[in-house]
Amino acid sequence: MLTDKLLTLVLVVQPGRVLLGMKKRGFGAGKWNGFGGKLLEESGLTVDTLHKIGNIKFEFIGETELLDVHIFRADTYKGVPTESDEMRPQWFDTDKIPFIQMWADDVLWFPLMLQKKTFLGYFKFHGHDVIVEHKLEEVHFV
Ligand code: 8OG
Repeated sequence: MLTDKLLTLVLVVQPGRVLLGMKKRGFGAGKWNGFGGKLLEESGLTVDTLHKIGNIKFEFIGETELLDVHIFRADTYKGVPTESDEMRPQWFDTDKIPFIQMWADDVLWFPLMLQKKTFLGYFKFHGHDVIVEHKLEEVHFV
């Protein structure tokens, strides 16, 4: 049986650039990613408005937890991106996003996010690198 684990992910997106953090430890270590709610705070930033842009469910073969990730976009922020024990923030031009060092699904939905679209997805992973099945659709309500 699969149990749902709710997680949040926040992407700070400005015209032509996106803020990512290098995850230094724990789940997804070694990958660039947006920030979990707690990690956003730890990175020295606060955001005013969060736009809900997506929901993706992740299944990992052989594991019983289904990650239910709610994805938000922030267009403005306050503070200075600051490295923490968990994350090293860095801005990337939107045409130089380091997908090779990111979760394999991100290359599929980042373009939707950058076009301010909203989406629902499901990805089944073998290990942490290989997608064996997926669905991704643009929707108008998430
Ligand atoms: O609290 P912790 O940092 O361990 O939570 C994991 C974070 O990673 C959380 O913000 C959700 C996010 N996340 C996944 N899977 C994927 C994925 O495939 N792509 C991206 N971009 N983020 C993911 O759990």
